Amino acid sequence: MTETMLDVKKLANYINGEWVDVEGETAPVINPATGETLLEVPLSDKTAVDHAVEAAKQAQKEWALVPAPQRAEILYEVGHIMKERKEKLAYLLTLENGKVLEEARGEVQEGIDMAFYMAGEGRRLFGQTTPSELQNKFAMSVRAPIGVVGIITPWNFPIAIATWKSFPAIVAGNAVVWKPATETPIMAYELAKIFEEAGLPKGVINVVFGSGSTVGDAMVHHEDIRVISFTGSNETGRNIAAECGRQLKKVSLEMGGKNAVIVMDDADLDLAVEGIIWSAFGTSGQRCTACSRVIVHEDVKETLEERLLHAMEQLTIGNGTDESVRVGPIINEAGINKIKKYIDIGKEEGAKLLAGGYEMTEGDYGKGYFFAPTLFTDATIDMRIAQEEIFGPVVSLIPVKSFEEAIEANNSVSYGLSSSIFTKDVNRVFKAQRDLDTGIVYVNAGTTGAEIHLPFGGTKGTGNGHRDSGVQALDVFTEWKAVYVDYSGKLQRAQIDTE
Ligand code: UN1
Repeated sequence: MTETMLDVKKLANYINGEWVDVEGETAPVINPATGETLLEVPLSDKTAVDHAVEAAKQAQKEWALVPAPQRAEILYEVGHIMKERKEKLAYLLTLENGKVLEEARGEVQEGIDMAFYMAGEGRRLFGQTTPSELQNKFAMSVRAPIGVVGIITPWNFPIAIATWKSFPAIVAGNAVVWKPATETPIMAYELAKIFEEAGLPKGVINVVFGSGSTVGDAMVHHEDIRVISFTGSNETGRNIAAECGRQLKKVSLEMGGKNAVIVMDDADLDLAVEGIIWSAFGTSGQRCTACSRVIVHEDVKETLEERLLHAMEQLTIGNGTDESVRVGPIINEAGINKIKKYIDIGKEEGAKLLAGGYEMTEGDYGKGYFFAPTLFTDATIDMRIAQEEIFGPVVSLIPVKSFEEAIEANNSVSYGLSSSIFTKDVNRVFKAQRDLDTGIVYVNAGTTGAEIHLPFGGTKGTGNGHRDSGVQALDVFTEWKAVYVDYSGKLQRAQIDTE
């Protein structure tokens, strides 16, 4: 397969079922493994958002009246097309994002799983019946669609995260305005085409390409967008939350993590090494769930360091389209610069650099954005490299003396997305799942690999209490409506006529 799979040189917005050319500024979409420009993405202005919202608003009125099982039929079709097209989607994903093919296939699979799972919700969308306090009166709570929802998705999981948000929104009867990341718009283009082919009525999903500061900002400020679901940086998320708070607009945020693997003295160390390597260096550490801290019991620290170093030497780094490569590039130069900054900070703070710590620039590496897998040791919980999200292949080992200290170290950060513990002690397992202050907890596995039918999100600075994916995602995109049906034929006053 080749880059000829790209059938356009410049992308167009998808508004009201039409591909709308955008005049004016564009940005190049760059293959981070080679530095080559794949195509141009338009940088739309506020007017495009206004058009998209208008189209969504009209479409939603009809869409909400389509029975949910019929809405779901379209998602089944979306899932089938994605499945047929899995290889092509994965390849294009590797081109624009850099993640290795195996992981790109996994990400597309995550979207396929979400399609079938949420399509199933079309026949559930369960509400609740509740006894009324009055005779001959029926009480129930039902899920109602909210209207037009705005979704803003990141470049690191450009298709999976888009499905986590758009599929529940659509099955619940909303219409969507979607701003994908400008670094990875090809997945949005491909997914919009799939929606079109699957027969989604025009205007139910609208894609507007452009920057966060223009398109994203216009979405957040638009009074007819009633929900914003955002995955991205902490700073942007907090700004969005502030504006949505001002407008009383519902907002769901997922803003990263500082995830740790805890390795206890009784752990299966070979398994722990595999788990750490996969969750720290897979996707070159550019996952919200990536492991960037290893909290290790001092009795096994040296052995773990040796085995990790040995495993890191085996990692093949390069262009993700090469099936033998395990670690792909960093998304862009800004990503590289951020990682470099943290390497300097780590050294200044007194952590010991055991491996990596540099940008790879020799030969073909120089054409793209590659960073050597990096291991610091003897870090302490107060260091910035142990507190702040780096979003790269950098892990810091933090030695501890006990289980209690390990839990405390895990919880010492402002984030709370994912955590993991390697131990064979069943009592520690249950204590850990209770005490680890994160939205996702793994036992004897790394920090990545969430499955779509469970809630995805975190505590503290990771978000604002909502969850992506899982049945819980429906809570973001629906209102609970309490419905009372009185069939007594007379006026019955609650709280008064109950005596
Ligand atoms: C992300 O990095 O924002 O659990 C999403 C995982 C993947 C999703 C990651 N299923 O690592």
